[in-house]
Amino acid sequence: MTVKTLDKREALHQEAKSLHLLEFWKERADIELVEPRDIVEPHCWKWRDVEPRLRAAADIVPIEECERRALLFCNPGLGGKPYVTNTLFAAFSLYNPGEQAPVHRHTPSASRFIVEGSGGYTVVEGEKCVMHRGDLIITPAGTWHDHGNEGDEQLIWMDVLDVPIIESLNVTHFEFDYQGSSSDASSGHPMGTAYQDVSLPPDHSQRLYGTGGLMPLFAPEKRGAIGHHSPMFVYRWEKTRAALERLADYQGSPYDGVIMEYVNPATGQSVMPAMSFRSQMLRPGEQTLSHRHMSNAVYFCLEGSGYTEIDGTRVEWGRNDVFALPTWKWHRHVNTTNENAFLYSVTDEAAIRKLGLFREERKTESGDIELVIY
Ligand code: GTQ
Ligand code: FE2
Repeated sequence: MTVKTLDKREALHQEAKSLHLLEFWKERADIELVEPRDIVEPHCWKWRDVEPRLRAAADIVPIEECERRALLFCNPGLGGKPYVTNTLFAAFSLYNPGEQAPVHRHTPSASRFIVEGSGGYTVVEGEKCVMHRGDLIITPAGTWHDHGNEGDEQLIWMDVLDVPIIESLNVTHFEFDYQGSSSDASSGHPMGTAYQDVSLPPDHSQRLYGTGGLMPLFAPEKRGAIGHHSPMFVYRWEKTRAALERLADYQGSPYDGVIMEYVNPATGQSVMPAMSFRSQMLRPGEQTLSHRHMSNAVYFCLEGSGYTEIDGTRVEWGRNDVFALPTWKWHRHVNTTNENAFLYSVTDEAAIRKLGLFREERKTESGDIELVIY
Protein backbone atom coordinates (compact mmCIF):
# COMPACT_ATOMS: atom_id res chain seq x y z
CA MET A 1 0.00 0.00 0.00
CA THR A 2 1.24 3.43 -0.84
CA VAL A 3 1.74 6.04 1.85
CA LYS A 4 -1.10 7.98 0.31
CA THR A 5 -3.52 5.05 0.63
CA LEU A 6 -2.42 4.55 4.22
CA ASP A 7 -3.11 8.20 4.98
CA LYS A 8 -6.52 7.92 3.36
CA ARG A 9 -7.29 4.82 5.37
CA GLU A 10 -6.27 6.51 8.58
CA ALA A 11 -8.41 9.52 7.70
CA LEU A 12 -11.33 7.20 6.97
CA HIS A 13 -10.77 5.44 10.29
CA GLN A 14 -10.80 8.69 12.24
CA GLU A 15 -13.87 10.04 10.45
CA ALA A 16 -15.74 6.78 10.79
CA LYS A 17 -14.91 6.61 14.48
CA SER A 18 -16.17 10.12 15.12
CA LEU A 19 -19.40 9.14 13.34
CA HIS A 20 -19.75 5.97 15.49
CA LEU A 21 -18.93 3.69 12.60
CA LEU A 22 -16.44 0.81 12.61
CA GLU A 23 -14.74 -0.82 9.62
CA PHE A 24 -15.91 -4.41 9.23
CA TRP A 25 -12.51 -5.50 7.91
CA LYS A 26 -10.95 -4.47 11.23
CA GLU A 27 -13.66 -6.13 13.35
CA ARG A 28 -13.89 -9.34 11.33
CA ALA A 29 -11.68 -11.48 13.53
CA ASP A 30 -13.86 -10.69 16.52
CA ILE A 31 -17.09 -11.38 14.62
CA GLU A 32 -16.38 -14.35 12.40
CA LEU A 33 -15.66 -16.87 15.14
CA VAL A 34 -15.09 -20.37 13.89
CA GLU A 35 -16.08 -21.79 17.27
CA PRO A 36 -17.82 -20.46 20.37
CA ARG A 37 -15.55 -18.32 22.53
CA ASP A 38 -13.52 -20.27 25.07
CA ILE A 39 -14.47 -18.12 28.08
CA VAL A 40 -16.43 -20.21 30.54
CA GLU A 41 -14.11 -22.48 32.52
CA PRO A 42 -14.79 -26.02 33.62
CA HIS A 43 -14.86 -25.61 37.39
CA CYS A 44 -15.97 -27.59 40.42
CA TRP A 45 -17.16 -26.04 43.67
CA LYS A 46 -16.55 -28.56 46.43
CA TRP A 47 -19.17 -29.01 49.11
CA ARG A 48 -16.41 -29.09 51.72
CA ASP A 49 -15.40 -25.55 50.64
CA VAL A 50 -18.88 -24.09 50.16
CA GLU A 51 -20.73 -25.57 53.12
CA PRO A 52 -18.73 -23.87 55.93
CA ARG A 53 -19.05 -20.46 54.22
CA LEU A 54 -22.77 -20.96 53.75
CA ARG A 55 -23.19 -21.83 57.44
CA ALA A 56 -21.03 -18.86 58.42
CA ALA A 57 -23.26 -16.58 56.31
CA ALA A 58 -26.28 -18.04 58.11
CA ASP A 59 -24.68 -16.98 61.39
CA ILE A 60 -23.58 -13.48 60.50
CA VAL A 61 -25.92 -12.21 57.77
CA PRO A 62 -29.49 -11.73 59.06
CA ILE A 63 -32.29 -12.79 56.71
CA GLU A 64 -33.83 -9.32 57.08
CA GLU A 65 -30.73 -7.89 55.43
CA CYS A 66 -30.32 -10.36 52.57
CA GLU A 67 -33.98 -11.46 52.08
CA ARG A 68 -32.67 -14.49 50.17
CA ARG A 69 -29.44 -15.82 51.67
CA ALA A 70 -27.45 -17.16 48.74
CA LEU A 71 -23.83 -17.71 47.77
CA LEU A 72 -23.53 -17.37 44.00
CA PHE A 73 -21.33 -19.63 41.88
CA CYS A 74 -19.02 -17.31 40.02
CA ASN A 75 -17.30 -18.89 37.00
CA PRO A 76 -13.57 -17.99 37.04
CA GLY A 77 -13.69 -17.27 33.30
CA LEU A 78 -16.34 -14.56 33.52
CA GLY A 79 -14.35 -11.73 35.08
CA GLY A 80 -16.24 -11.63 38.37
CA LYS A 81 -19.78 -11.73 36.97
CA PRO A 82 -22.08 -13.64 39.35
CA TYR A 83 -22.82 -16.33 36.76
CA VAL A 84 -21.92 -20.02 36.69
CA THR A 85 -21.81 -19.95 32.87
CA ASN A 86 -22.42 -17.08 30.44
CA THR A 87 -26.08 -18.19 30.27
CA LEU A 88 -26.86 -19.59 33.73
CA PHE A 89 -27.00 -18.20 37.25
CA ALA A 90 -26.60 -20.69 40.10
CA ALA A 91 -26.38 -20.40 43.88
CA PHE A 92 -26.75 -22.30 47.12
CA SER A 93 -29.38 -20.76 49.42
CA LEU A 94 -29.60 -21.39 53.16
CA TYR A 95 -32.53 -20.68 55.48
CA ASN A 96 -32.31 -21.15 59.26
CA PRO A 97 -35.30 -22.67 61.09
CA GLY A 98 -38.14 -20.16 61.15
CA GLU A 99 -36.73 -17.90 58.43
CA GLN A 100 -38.80 -16.74 55.48
CA ALA A 101 -38.06 -14.97 52.19
CA PRO A 102 -40.71 -12.39 51.29
CA VAL A 103 -42.91 -12.80 48.23
CA HIS A 104 -41.71 -11.43 44.90
CA ARG A 105 -41.72 -12.26 41.19
CA HIS A 106 -39.36 -11.70 38.27
CA THR A 107 -38.86 -12.28 34.56
CA PRO A 108 -35.92 -14.67 35.02
CA SER A 109 -37.26 -18.21 35.49
CA ALA A 110 -36.02 -19.96 38.62
CA SER A 111 -35.57 -23.50 39.87
CA ARG A 112 -34.61 -25.03 43.21
CA PHE A 113 -33.02 -28.42 43.69
CA ILE A 114 -33.21 -29.38 47.34
CA VAL A 115 -29.92 -30.27 49.02
CA GLU A 116 -30.63 -30.57 52.73
CA GLY A 117 -33.24 -30.10 55.46
CA SER A 118 -36.89 -30.93 55.93
CA GLY A 119 -39.70 -28.49 56.57
CA GLY A 120 -38.75 -26.21 53.71
CA TYR A 121 -41.27 -24.91 51.22
CA THR A 122 -41.77 -22.50 48.36
CA VAL A 123 -45.21 -21.06 47.66
CA VAL A 124 -45.56 -20.65 43.88
CA GLU A 125 -48.72 -18.88 42.63
CA GLY A 126 -50.74 -20.13 45.61
CA GLU A 127 -49.32 -23.67 45.69
CA LYS A 128 -47.27 -24.55 48.77
CA CYS A 129 -44.55 -26.84 47.46
CA VAL A 130 -42.93 -28.75 50.32
CA MET A 131 -39.31 -29.81 49.88
CA HIS A 132 -37.33 -33.01 50.26
CA ARG A 133 -33.75 -33.69 49.18
CA GLY A 134 -33.50 -34.06 45.40
CA ASP A 135 -36.87 -32.52 44.58
CA LEU A 136 -37.03 -30.00 41.73
CA ILE A 137 -39.33 -27.04 42.34
CA ILE A 138 -39.83 -24.43 39.63
CA THR A 139 -40.92 -20.82 39.75
CA PRO A 140 -41.67 -19.90 36.14
CA ALA A 141 -41.10 -16.35 34.88
CA GLY A 142 -43.69 -14.01 36.36
CA THR A 143 -44.97 -16.31 39.13
CA TRP A 144 -45.19 -14.94 42.68
CA HIS A 145 -43.08 -16.94 45.11
CA ASP A 146 -41.95 -16.90 48.72
CA HIS A 147 -39.91 -19.42 50.68
CA GLY A 148 -39.65 -20.57 54.27
CA ASN A 149 -38.16 -23.10 56.64
CA GLU A 150 -40.69 -24.58 59.10
CA GLY A 151 -38.31 -27.38 60.13
CA ASP A 152 -35.77 -27.43 62.93
CA GLU A 153 -32.59 -27.76 60.89
CA GLN A 154 -30.91 -25.56 58.32
CA LEU A 155 -32.42 -25.78 54.84
CA ILE A 156 -30.17 -25.67 51.76
CA TRP A 157 -31.01 -25.77 48.07
CA MET A 158 -29.39 -25.00 44.75
CA ASP A 159 -31.00 -22.20 42.71
CA VAL A 160 -30.55 -22.17 38.95
CA LEU A 161 -31.97 -19.23 37.01
CA ASP A 162 -31.72 -18.01 33.40
CA VAL A 163 -30.68 -14.54 34.67
CA PRO A 164 -27.81 -13.99 32.16
CA ILE A 165 -30.07 -14.78 29.19
CA ILE A 166 -32.80 -12.45 30.44
CA GLU A 167 -30.13 -9.83 31.20
CA SER A 168 -28.59 -10.04 27.73
CA LEU A 169 -32.04 -9.35 26.28
CA ASN A 170 -32.42 -6.53 28.81
CA VAL A 171 -35.87 -7.68 29.89
CA THR A 172 -35.13 -8.06 33.61
CA HIS A 173 -38.00 -6.99 35.84
CA PHE A 174 -38.36 -7.74 39.59
CA GLU A 175 -41.53 -6.92 41.55
CA PHE A 176 -42.10 -6.92 45.31
CA ASP A 177 -45.61 -5.44 45.60
CA TYR A 178 -47.72 -8.59 45.99
CA GLN A 179 -51.27 -7.57 46.88
CA GLY A 180 -52.93 -10.83 47.95
CA SER A 181 -55.27 -13.05 45.97
CA SER A 182 -57.91 -10.33 45.90
CA SER A 183 -56.74 -6.79 46.11
CA ASP A 184 -59.62 -5.68 48.35
CA ALA A 185 -59.78 -5.96 52.14
CA SER A 186 -61.94 -9.13 52.05
CA SER A 187 -58.80 -11.28 51.66
CA GLY A 188 -58.01 -10.25 55.21
CA HIS A 189 -54.55 -9.18 54.06
CA PRO A 190 -52.87 -5.88 54.53
CA MET A 191 -51.87 -4.44 51.15
CA GLY A 192 -48.35 -5.27 50.04
CA THR A 193 -48.02 -8.31 52.26
CA ALA A 194 -44.75 -10.23 52.70
CA TYR A 195 -46.16 -13.72 52.18
CA GLN A 196 -48.56 -15.31 49.78
CA ASP A 197 -52.04 -16.73 50.22
CA VAL A 198 -52.02 -20.51 49.86
CA SER A 199 -55.02 -21.17 47.64
CA LEU A 200 -54.36 -24.67 46.29
CA PRO A 201 -54.46 -28.08 48.06
CA PRO A 202 -51.32 -29.85 49.33
CA ASP A 203 -49.29 -31.69 46.68
CA HIS A 204 -51.41 -30.09 43.92
CA SER A 205 -48.74 -30.37 41.19
CA GLN A 206 -48.00 -34.03 41.83
CA ARG A 207 -51.67 -35.03 42.21
CA LEU A 208 -52.65 -33.41 38.92
CA TYR A 209 -49.64 -33.92 36.71
CA GLY A 210 -47.36 -36.33 38.53
CA THR A 211 -48.28 -39.53 36.68
CA GLY A 212 -46.18 -39.83 33.55
CA GLY A 213 -48.26 -40.39 30.42
CA LEU A 214 -51.54 -39.32 32.03
CA MET A 215 -52.87 -35.77 31.88
CA PRO A 216 -56.09 -34.88 33.71
CA LEU A 217 -58.45 -33.35 31.15
CA PHE A 218 -59.83 -30.84 33.64
CA ALA A 219 -56.46 -29.44 34.72
CA PRO A 220 -55.03 -26.27 33.26
CA GLU A 221 -52.21 -26.85 30.78
CA LYS A 222 -50.96 -23.36 31.51
CA ARG A 223 -50.32 -21.82 34.89
CA GLY A 224 -48.75 -18.56 35.90
CA ALA A 225 -48.74 -15.22 34.18
CA ILE A 226 -46.89 -16.36 31.08
CA GLY A 227 -47.76 -20.04 30.73
CA HIS A 228 -44.80 -21.07 28.56
CA HIS A 229 -43.60 -23.35 31.35
CA SER A 230 -44.54 -26.67 32.85
CA PRO A 231 -47.78 -26.48 34.88
CA MET A 232 -46.21 -29.04 37.22
CA PHE A 233 -44.24 -26.99 39.75
CA VAL A 234 -42.81 -29.93 41.73
CA TYR A 235 -40.84 -32.95 40.47
CA ARG A 236 -40.21 -35.45 43.27
CA TRP A 237 -36.81 -37.10 43.54
CA GLU A 238 -38.41 -40.32 44.79
CA LYS A 239 -40.13 -40.75 41.41
CA THR A 240 -37.15 -39.59 39.36
CA ARG A 241 -34.85 -42.00 41.12
CA ALA A 242 -37.28 -44.90 40.75
CA ALA A 243 -37.60 -44.10 37.02
CA LEU A 244 -33.81 -44.15 36.60
CA GLU A 245 -33.40 -47.35 38.60
CA ARG A 246 -36.08 -49.12 36.53
CA LEU A 247 -33.80 -48.63 33.53
CA ALA A 248 -30.60 -49.79 35.22
CA ASP A 249 -30.21 -52.78 32.87
CA TYR A 250 -30.76 -50.74 29.69
CA GLN A 251 -27.72 -49.55 27.79
CA GLY A 252 -28.87 -45.93 28.14
CA SER A 253 -27.03 -43.16 26.33
CA PRO A 254 -23.41 -43.95 25.43
CA TYR A 255 -22.68 -40.31 26.37
CA ASP A 256 -24.74 -39.92 29.54
CA GLY A 257 -25.69 -43.32 30.90
CA VAL A 258 -29.31 -43.62 32.07
CA ILE A 259 -30.52 -40.05 31.66
CA MET A 260 -34.02 -38.57 31.94
CA GLU A 261 -35.26 -35.13 31.02
CA TYR A 262 -37.82 -33.44 33.26
CA VAL A 263 -40.63 -32.39 30.91
CA ASN A 264 -43.78 -30.32 30.78
CA PRO A 265 -46.44 -33.06 31.19
CA ALA A 266 -48.86 -31.22 28.89
CA THR A 267 -46.48 -30.85 25.96
CA GLY A 268 -43.48 -33.14 26.49
CA GLN A 269 -41.30 -30.06 25.98
CA SER A 270 -38.63 -28.64 28.30
CA VAL A 271 -39.84 -27.51 31.72
CA MET A 272 -38.91 -23.90 30.96
CA PRO A 273 -38.47 -21.97 27.70
CA ALA A 274 -34.75 -21.34 28.18
CA MET A 275 -33.61 -24.15 30.48
CA SER A 276 -33.68 -27.95 30.28
CA PHE A 277 -33.48 -30.09 33.43
CA ARG A 278 -32.10 -33.62 33.67
CA SER A 279 -31.10 -36.35 36.06
CA GLN A 280 -28.79 -39.19 35.16
CA MET A 281 -27.56 -42.37 36.73
CA LEU A 282 -24.06 -43.65 36.04
CA ARG A 283 -23.79 -47.27 36.98
CA PRO A 284 -20.92 -48.78 38.98
CA GLY A 285 -17.70 -48.18 37.05
CA GLU A 286 -19.57 -46.74 34.05
CA GLN A 287 -17.45 -44.66 31.67
CA THR A 288 -19.28 -42.81 28.94
CA LEU A 289 -18.00 -41.95 25.49
CA SER A 290 -17.04 -38.36 24.76
CA HIS A 291 -19.28 -35.76 23.09
CA ARG A 292 -19.62 -32.00 22.90
CA HIS A 293 -22.61 -29.78 22.30
CA MET A 294 -23.58 -26.17 21.87
CA SER A 295 -25.07 -25.75 25.33
CA ASN A 296 -23.67 -24.93 28.77
CA ALA A 297 -24.58 -26.92 31.84
CA VAL A 298 -24.33 -26.80 35.60
CA TYR A 299 -24.24 -30.13 37.45
CA PHE A 300 -25.02 -31.11 41.01
CA CYS A 301 -23.90 -34.47 42.41
CA LEU A 302 -26.70 -35.97 44.44
CA GLU A 303 -25.02 -39.28 45.19
CA GLY A 304 -21.81 -41.12 44.47
CA SER A 305 -18.48 -39.91 43.18
CA GLY A 306 -16.43 -39.91 40.04
CA TYR A 307 -15.13 -37.42 37.54
CA THR A 308 -16.04 -35.70 34.31
CA GLU A 309 -13.17 -35.33 31.88
CA ILE A 310 -13.64 -31.94 30.23
CA ASP A 311 -11.19 -31.00 27.46
CA GLY A 312 -8.72 -33.55 28.84
CA THR A 313 -8.92 -32.26 32.43
CA ARG A 314 -10.43 -34.32 35.21
CA VAL A 315 -13.11 -32.51 37.16
CA GLU A 316 -13.63 -34.71 40.21
CA TRP A 317 -17.01 -34.66 41.89
CA GLY A 318 -18.63 -36.15 44.97
CA ARG A 319 -21.74 -35.67 47.09
CA ASN A 320 -23.16 -32.11 46.92
CA ASP A 321 -20.42 -30.80 44.61
CA VAL A 322 -21.40 -28.43 41.79
CA PHE A 323 -19.56 -28.13 38.49
CA ALA A 324 -19.82 -26.08 35.33
CA LEU A 325 -19.55 -27.59 31.84
CA PRO A 326 -18.82 -24.96 29.17
CA THR A 327 -20.35 -25.12 25.72
CA TRP A 328 -18.59 -27.08 22.94
CA LYS A 329 -16.06 -28.83 25.20
CA TRP A 330 -15.44 -32.53 24.75
CA HIS A 331 -16.47 -34.36 27.89
CA ARG A 332 -17.21 -37.78 29.29
CA HIS A 333 -18.44 -38.97 32.67
CA VAL A 334 -16.88 -41.67 34.82
CA ASN A 335 -18.34 -43.29 37.93
CA THR A 336 -15.29 -44.46 39.90
CA THR A 337 -17.24 -46.35 42.57
CA ASN A 338 -19.19 -49.59 42.73
CA GLU A 339 -22.46 -47.82 43.58
CA ASN A 340 -24.79 -45.90 41.28
CA ALA A 341 -23.93 -42.21 40.95
CA PHE A 342 -26.70 -39.63 40.43
CA LEU A 343 -26.09 -36.29 38.72
CA TYR A 344 -28.67 -33.54 38.30
CA SER A 345 -28.05 -30.90 35.64
CA VAL A 346 -29.54 -27.75 34.18
CA THR A 347 -28.61 -26.59 30.68
CA ASP A 348 -29.46 -23.74 28.33
CA GLU A 349 -30.21 -26.28 25.58
CA ALA A 350 -33.92 -25.34 25.53
CA ALA A 351 -33.02 -21.76 24.54
CA ILE A 352 -30.41 -22.80 21.97
CA ARG A 353 -32.85 -25.29 20.38
CA LYS A 354 -35.52 -22.61 20.06
CA LEU A 355 -33.08 -20.65 17.93
CA GLY A 356 -32.46 -23.80 15.86
CA LEU A 357 -28.78 -23.70 16.76
CA PHE A 358 -28.29 -26.82 18.82
CA ARG A 359 -25.63 -29.19 17.52
CA GLU A 360 -23.59 -31.97 18.94
CA GLU A 361 -20.50 -33.97 17.97
CA ARG A 362 -20.04 -37.50 19.22
CA LYS A 363 -17.03 -39.73 19.33
CA THR A 364 -17.99 -43.27 18.42
CA GLU A 365 -16.48 -46.35 20.00
CA SER A 366 -14.03 -46.58 17.08
CA GLY A 367 -12.94 -42.96 17.59
CA ASP A 368 -14.79 -41.46 14.58
CA ILE A 369 -16.56 -38.15 15.04
CA GLU A 370 -20.25 -37.89 14.12
CA LEU A 371 -22.03 -34.57 13.73
CA VAL A 372 -25.58 -34.53 15.01
CA ILE A 373 -27.83 -31.57 14.25
CA TYR A 374 -31.28 -31.65 15.79
O1 GTQ B 1 -34.99 -17.50 46.00
O2 GTQ B 1 -36.34 -16.38 44.74
O3 GTQ B 1 -30.51 -17.11 44.16
O4 GTQ B 1 -35.19 -14.42 43.31
C1 GTQ B 1 -31.68 -15.33 43.12
C2 GTQ B 1 -32.87 -14.65 42.91
C3 GTQ B 1 -32.81 -16.85 44.57
C4 GTQ B 1 -35.19 -16.71 45.07
C5 GTQ B 1 -31.65 -16.42 43.95
C6 GTQ B 1 -34.03 -15.09 43.51
C7 GTQ B 1 -33.99 -16.19 44.36
FE1 FE2 C 1 -37.05 -15.19 43.26
